[in-house]
Amino acid sequence: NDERMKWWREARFGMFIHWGVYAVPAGTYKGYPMARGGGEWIMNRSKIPVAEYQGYAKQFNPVKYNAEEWVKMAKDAGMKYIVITAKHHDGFALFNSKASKWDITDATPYGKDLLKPLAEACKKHGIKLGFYYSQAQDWNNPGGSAARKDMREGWPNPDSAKIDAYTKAHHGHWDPAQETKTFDQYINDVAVPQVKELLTNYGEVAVLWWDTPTNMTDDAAQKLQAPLALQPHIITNDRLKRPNFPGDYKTPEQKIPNLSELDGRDWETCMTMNGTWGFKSYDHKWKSVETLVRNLVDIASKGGNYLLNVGPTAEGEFPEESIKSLKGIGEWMKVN
Ligand code: FUL
Repeated sequence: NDERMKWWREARFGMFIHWGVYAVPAGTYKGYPMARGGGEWIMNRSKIPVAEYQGYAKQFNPVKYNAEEWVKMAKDAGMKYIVITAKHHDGFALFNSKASKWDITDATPYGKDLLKPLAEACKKHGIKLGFYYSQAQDWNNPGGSAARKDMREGWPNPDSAKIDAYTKAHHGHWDPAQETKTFDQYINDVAVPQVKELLTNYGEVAVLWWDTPTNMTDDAAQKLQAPLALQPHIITNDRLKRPNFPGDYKTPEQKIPNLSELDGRDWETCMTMNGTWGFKSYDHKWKSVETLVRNLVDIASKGGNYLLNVGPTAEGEFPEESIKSLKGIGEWMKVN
């Protein structure tokens, strides 16, 4: 275990990338900016029907995507690893998946695997690559779970009371299309095969970053954990299922723990540069370089890792402010 964790413990600083079809609406639905939540939650917060949300994929055409530039920006900022959303809660796979047509190759005009070039660039530049995979929540692949959020928190729909009642009766779902399969079918037919694809087709995978164990069972968690044997050195976080699946490290979110809260386990805190994980066109509340550097120093001094997020656009570019901040951090790194 110590051997496996060695690079990660020394890394201290990594890049989180939240990228997907949600970058198309970019936080706005029917003219209304999201009242709450990250841009990647727009489908759930605004209760966008499955067929309608899948229409956004037709506009997801990241022709400006340059994986090597992304990796270089991370490396120049002093980051040692990258964790990218291979599949977030909206179920969209950034990779070529045989287990679902809700993926980059089948559902978008772009049609090319987005993880392949990133894996190659990471290898070339000595950056470790990790995959975020939303194992339980999946709002598009039938049978996936959905954390229930009140309509009031999202788009001000006149039917919000009706929709809230529906989600209560349907375990958080808002579209009958989401319930044409069982959770077990989703786990067996989509989640497990996709995890295997991710651990087979992209060379060395350093981290598997699970998220939000909504409705997870020990049985499903076991099935998802088994394929990790395909990557003997892989490290995982603590979000597969609570309890019983502690993983290798804890994951505080948007906060730096106090020394008194730390219990000796490895930890990594993930944070945004503005207020959202997935790109929002109107979120301009960027943290200063000074704040980002202070966070890094604070986290490192307490023995943790800092996973700092970038939310690229649907065209495949980092927001200008993120680029500036990464450069600013890199400048500081050079003199310290
Ligand atoms: C959360 C998710 O629900 C957010 O969308 C984001 O991915 C964050 C890092 O984890 O639990």
